[in-house]
Amino acid sequence: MAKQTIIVDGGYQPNQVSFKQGEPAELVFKRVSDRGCVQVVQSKALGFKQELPLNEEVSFTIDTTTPGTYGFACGMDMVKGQVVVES
Ligand SMILES: [Cu+2]
Repeated sequence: MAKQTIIVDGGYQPNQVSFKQGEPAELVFKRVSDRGCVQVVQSKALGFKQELPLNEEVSFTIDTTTPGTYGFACGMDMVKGQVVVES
């Protein structure tokens, strides 16, 4: 299982993570401050919309069947990041 963790501190650190096609993948968000407007993370492409409680890890299973670049964003679609599935 490949696991990537994004620290949420007003933005996404890092704002891009990569997985390999076909590999079981887990994406974890951990929000560590109240800065900015990133209390909700959402992705239509990846199929999630979720509140991020302060100082808790929230994880999503990522479907790596299809290579490509998949965006995620804050609840207002202002702060953005990407998940890249590499072939
Ligand atoms: Cu926002």
